[in-house]
Amino acid sequence: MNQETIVAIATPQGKSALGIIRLSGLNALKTAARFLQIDPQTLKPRTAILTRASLKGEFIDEVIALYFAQAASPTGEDLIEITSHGSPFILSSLLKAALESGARMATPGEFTRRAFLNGKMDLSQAEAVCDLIRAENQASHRAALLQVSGGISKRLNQIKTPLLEMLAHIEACLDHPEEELPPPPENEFLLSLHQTHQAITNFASTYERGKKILSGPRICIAGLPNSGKSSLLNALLGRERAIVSEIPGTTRDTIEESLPLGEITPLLIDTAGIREQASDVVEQEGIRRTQEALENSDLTLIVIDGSRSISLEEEKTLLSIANAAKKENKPAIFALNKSDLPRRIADDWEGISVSALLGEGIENLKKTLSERLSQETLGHEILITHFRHHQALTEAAKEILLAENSIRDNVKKWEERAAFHLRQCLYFLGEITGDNAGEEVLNSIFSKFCVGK
Ligand SMILES: Nc1nc2c(ncn2[C@@H]2O[C@H](COP(=O)(O)OP(=O)(O)O)[C@@H](O)[C@H]2O)c(=O)[nH]1
Ligand SMILES: [Mg+2]
Repeated sequence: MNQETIVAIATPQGKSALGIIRLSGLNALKTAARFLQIDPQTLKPRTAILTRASLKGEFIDEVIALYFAQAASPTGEDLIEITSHGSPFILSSLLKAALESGARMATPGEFTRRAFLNGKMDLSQAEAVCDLIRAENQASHRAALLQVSGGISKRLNQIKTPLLEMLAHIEACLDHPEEELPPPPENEFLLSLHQTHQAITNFASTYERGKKILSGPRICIAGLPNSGKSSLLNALLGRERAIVSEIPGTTRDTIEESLPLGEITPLLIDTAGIREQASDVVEQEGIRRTQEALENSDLTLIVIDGSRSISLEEEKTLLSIANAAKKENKPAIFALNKSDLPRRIADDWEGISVSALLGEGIENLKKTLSERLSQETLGHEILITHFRHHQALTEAAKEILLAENSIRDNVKKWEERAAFHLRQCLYFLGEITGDNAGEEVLNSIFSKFCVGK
């Protein structure tokens, strides 16, 4: 157990009804007893008690102290949570009292880091705690919950089991050549390796969806200039975010805003629009950025001005946007804007009828967007959401192929080579759960946490 007692304010800055500071460490109780009227000898775990906090005789606040004993505490060491009135002055006074009583300031994520180091959770669970705090919608909340409860290591254990069996078999043969054990069954191994490779790559491929859940899917609003893209962005957001004007080519930069849609929170991206003849270099750059935004989006919302007819040239531009999305298997949704004006566009143009000006059809459009995106992202299976995990799985899969090759090529002493690659594979899988995580890896992970978690 770490000798140092750490302390941090666990609630956000600013005035609130309640505020919490937490202390964790071998001497957390003794430290707290220096500024609270509690008796470490008789304090019962998991029982809230009302007490008084003071610093050098100066009364700070009446507080509730909650003690978690080492064995069953979230950090795996003595932990005490002190709830006071949520005044920034009271909280900083309590913090000061704790520091003067022998605690030191916790670094970001240090409580969770200690939970990991004390075996309370594996590294993937610790990372998921951070995601859980950040989750802004049901999809990211669910993805984080599945990981917090150990979903990743469960899945990895299933993958590891046949690898460990193979390794044990090979190692027994290598270690005791004199015992004439039956030789490793090559075909059985090949089959098992093949299945494991499948399982690892399948798991890794969930990252495509996982990262969208974490960062929110991207909706690119595209179309011809003046069709009402910026107006539609504003109408969807319910506020005037982008500049709207009757002058074509007004939007030059791309504008990005989150749009909460129930279970998901996609990012809406307003673009310059695409036309063949850009008026100047700035608009040209805007069009280039539009292309980029289109490529990086998960759904394209194509806005068309339904109150005027579309030239052949323009039709080509619009269809090329839709085809680009289709080619990458991304949904493209047409919105026929300016429904408040008489329709002049040819009858064969279909889409969701909206008027960005009057706000008509906006709820319907939101519903369609949310349905199309939710189909893509929601589910109950455990997903990979971190690049770090994806990378480790990719490396692990490579090792499986190398192990397979050494058997298939029938090289001399293939057992030794295969065993080496199996061990490497297990090493990479272990990186995800932090079995062999060094200081550097831990620092980079926990530095992203907030202080007090
Ligand atoms: N009548 C009507 N005018 C609209 C509507 N949406 C946008 N406009 C007008 O169309 C022009 C271009 O709008 P804007 O949003 O800047 O288009 P963008 O270039 O595609 O971003 C502006 O004069 C808007 O007021 C609509 O639903 N109905
Ligand atoms: Mg615009």
